[in-house]
Amino acid sequence: MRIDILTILPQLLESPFSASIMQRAQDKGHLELHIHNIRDYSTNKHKNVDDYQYGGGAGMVMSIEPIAAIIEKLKSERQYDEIIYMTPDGEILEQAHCNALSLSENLMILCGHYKGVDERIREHYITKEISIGSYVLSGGELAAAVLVDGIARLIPGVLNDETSALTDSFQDNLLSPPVYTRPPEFNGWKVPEVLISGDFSKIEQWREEQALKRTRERRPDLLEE
Ligand code: 6GU
Repeated sequence: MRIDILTILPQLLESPFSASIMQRAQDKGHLELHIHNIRDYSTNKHKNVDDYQYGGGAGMVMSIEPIAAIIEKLKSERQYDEIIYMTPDGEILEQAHCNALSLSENLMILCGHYKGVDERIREHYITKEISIGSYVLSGGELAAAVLVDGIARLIPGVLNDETSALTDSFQDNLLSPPVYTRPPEFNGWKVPEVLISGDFSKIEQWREEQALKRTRERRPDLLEE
């Protein structure tokens, strides 16, 4: 999968993709990330990427020209499955979005800033608008990193058996059961007997019960869907 990210703050996107699973996905050729600095496409002498909003009011708006220039260039080179705009007024990101987007060949992601992007970009180029929750971040970059992480780990071959996405919380609308590792006792705190019993059907049953209990207690909304 190829993902092109359009940003005015490329530095913010370096570290999230340079470790662990995101790095491995790129090293193994499953994920090709291209980060584009919108400022490089500014045509005026001050390299501005924003301007005052029509009608007045506080806050700058991301200008149409440099963003349109990159989008047009990229679209002329390949077909994009989606052109996504990261914005607090988008659809709230869910596992289902990540699952669907992980089947893409090419994605483009525009990171919003200031008061947002000129509406004509949204009308004419953007095919999907995504938010990562009901709070405001200073820019769309961290949200884009969250989205790309959620997608990339689902690309076939990125995760191995041990990190398999099939047993993730949310894949079956259930939270994950508690997990334990050695030692079997620490400070007198014991690992549940059933997990060291060796009885795999009992263990499976215990995990299902715990997942259901945890979901009922913490996220009853998931059980209503
Ligand atoms: Cl995508 N962008 C910004 N600026 N804030 C957010 C967000 C996105 N999602 C939640 N808050």
